[in-house]
Amino acid sequence: MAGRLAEGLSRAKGSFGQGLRRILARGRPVGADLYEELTETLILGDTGVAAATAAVDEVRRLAERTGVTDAEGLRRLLAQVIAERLGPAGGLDLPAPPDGRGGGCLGVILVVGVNGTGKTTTVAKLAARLLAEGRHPLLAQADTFRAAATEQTLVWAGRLGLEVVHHRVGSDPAAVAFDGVRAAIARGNDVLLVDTAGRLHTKTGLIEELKKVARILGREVPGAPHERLLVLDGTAGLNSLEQARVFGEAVSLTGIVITKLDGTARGGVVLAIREQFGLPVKFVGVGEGLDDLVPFDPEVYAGELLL
Ligand SMILES: Nc1nc2c(ncn2[C@@H]2O[C@H](COP(=O)(O)OP(=O)(O)OP(=O)(O)O)[C@@H](O)[C@H]2O)c(=O)[nH]1
Ligand SMILES: [Mg+2]
Repeated sequence: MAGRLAEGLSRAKGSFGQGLRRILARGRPVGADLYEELTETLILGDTGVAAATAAVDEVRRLAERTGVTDAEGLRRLLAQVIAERLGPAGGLDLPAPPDGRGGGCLGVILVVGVNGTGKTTTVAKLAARLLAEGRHPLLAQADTFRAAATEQTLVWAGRLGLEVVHHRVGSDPAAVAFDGVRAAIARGNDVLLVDTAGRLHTKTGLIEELKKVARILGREVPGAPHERLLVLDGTAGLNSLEQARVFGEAVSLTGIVITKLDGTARGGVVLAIREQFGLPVKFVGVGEGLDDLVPFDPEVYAGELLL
């Protein structure tokens, strides 16, 4: 698990991490110049200005308090500060599955995000992970804008041996969600994964549709959707993250999935996203395959970059 995250970060480790490790190399004098260089390198690595400044301030405070005066010591402090700022390790937070005696309940995961970020792939990867954990997932394709969305999901489902609830193009996504819940309960599935369309942010009417999907799920299953995950493309610029905010406002997110971390040399985006959204990064995508989704571990991440 930690190994997959480390592998996925290899590009970022090579350029972003190398930059940080060079600044914090043994023997370098610690002073204002070093702190400034560190801040700049973090910003160049896509951490965003706010996260970079806050992290370096925190490192400086800790160094002064604990009497650390060497660059190597600062490197360990920075790893610690980054891991802390990223919060607890990721993973899904789902209710216990139905136990057949009235206990437990269907777990529902709603996946949202801007067009092309990797939602459909992430749904398939999450389903693969849940299958491996012994759960019985059902997929619902609530992206009714494009026939290709359903085809794509059917291909993944075929590979996983899973069923898909889907409707015709142009039908109401909330109706797919409703049918998904009914089908999951009738067929004895214990998790329902609901995929959605990516073009919602351009029209408020469509945001209303997304809210309706969440509302219907909540009406049919207590506490659902239990996970409301926003999928963000780790290679997209920081400005493009802003458009994703609309989704958060629509469905009150529980966490973030950052995809394509394997494709960026600027691994700092994880920190920027944590800072901008104030939500835990639950998983990261590190490739296009079914097992290329790993629960995010802040300590492994910080260690890979710095230690
Ligand atoms: N390298 C890499 N590619 C990824 C990752 N996740 C998704 N992709 C690729 O990104 C592309 C878009 O993925 P989709 O899952 O179709 O994205 P989507 O958000 O469902 O797209 P729309 O439904 O059009 O909004 C595909 O080519 C995926 O293979 C990842 O973690 N790493
Ligand atoms: Mg899709």
